[in-house]
Amino acid sequence: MDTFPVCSYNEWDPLEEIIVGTIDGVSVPVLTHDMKTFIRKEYWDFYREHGGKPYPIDMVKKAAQALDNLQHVLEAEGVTVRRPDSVGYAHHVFKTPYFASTGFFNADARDVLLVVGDEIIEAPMAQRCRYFEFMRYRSLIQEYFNQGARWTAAPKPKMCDDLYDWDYPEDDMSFFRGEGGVPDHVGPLNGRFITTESEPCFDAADFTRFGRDILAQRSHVTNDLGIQWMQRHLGSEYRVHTVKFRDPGPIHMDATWVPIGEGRVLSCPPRPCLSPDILEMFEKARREILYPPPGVADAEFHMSSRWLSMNILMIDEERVVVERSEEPTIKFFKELGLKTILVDFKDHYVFGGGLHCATCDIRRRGTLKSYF
Ligand code: DAV
Repeated sequence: MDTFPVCSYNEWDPLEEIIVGTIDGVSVPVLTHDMKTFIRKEYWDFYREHGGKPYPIDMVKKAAQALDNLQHVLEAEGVTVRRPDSVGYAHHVFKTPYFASTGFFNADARDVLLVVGDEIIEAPMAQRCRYFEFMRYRSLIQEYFNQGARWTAAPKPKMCDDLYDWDYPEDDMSFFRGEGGVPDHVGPLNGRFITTESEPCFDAADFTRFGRDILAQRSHVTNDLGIQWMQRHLGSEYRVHTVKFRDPGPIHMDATWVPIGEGRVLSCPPRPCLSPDILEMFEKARREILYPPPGVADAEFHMSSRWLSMNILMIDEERVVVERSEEPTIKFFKELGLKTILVDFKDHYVFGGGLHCATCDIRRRGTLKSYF
């Protein structure tokens, strides 16, 4: 075989093939203790009332249209787009020896799958309602496996009660997921998480790939053991660095620290990097740290901040896919000399994910390099 079916080392090499998520069958997650750190407080009543049931059909249809829009825009740029399966069982109760839950099954492929080189890694996840979300991708993954890809499922946590900090003050903290960033008086809680270290867990979107260097964020859904698992699994060819941001509610890195090419990274202004070693690493390599403007999309944000505006997708170092209504962000990219590819996508924001979240690179043309 000339090329590997799965091969991607960073976020900006020329994109050849990508998964765009599928939203059909998404179910309202139940507002459990841990999900309170994920769902913004102003929507808790909706989740109390609808938890375990399908979302209103209109919401799902509009998000499905947004995902189709993304597929068409990417195809017009010459990218092969694959879509995972629909599911019809997300609102069924599933039971393991340790817990029972209904599903969520949103479209955010980026949370579930991590591609490193020719390997596709299924993340173990940390939220019970997302335990079986990998199922959506199994027919695609199996196809890639049949074509020669390496396929790994990271150890599934038991997700028993020990994995969660039942004293975590989510009533105080979930508010700050709102607009991103954190006022000074909650500073001491920056670094406390809903997950414990009882067993490894991670979501794939807490890892950002820069060739041989991979940044990893300890978050509500990724613990230190999960990051250690990744480092030991990938071995000495890769350096996995833990990075910390000023954020009391971190969940996924892709609206916080987002590479837009070999030399440049976007940093979310209210969530600056607090790791001196990482800042030094970027400075020494003369990488530019840029601060984009806030998002302006007229959308509902149940599970994320407005900073989904910077949750963009690079087709290569010249072309960036941006949500059509994010005008300040579009202007910002144009001033950097990038070609902006616009897509109507804001109707997907309500399910927590932007353009990067709702996709997973399968193949980018490029080789394994050291950028630092
Ligand atoms: O709330 O800004 C969004 C990333 C979700 N996958 C945020 C993080």
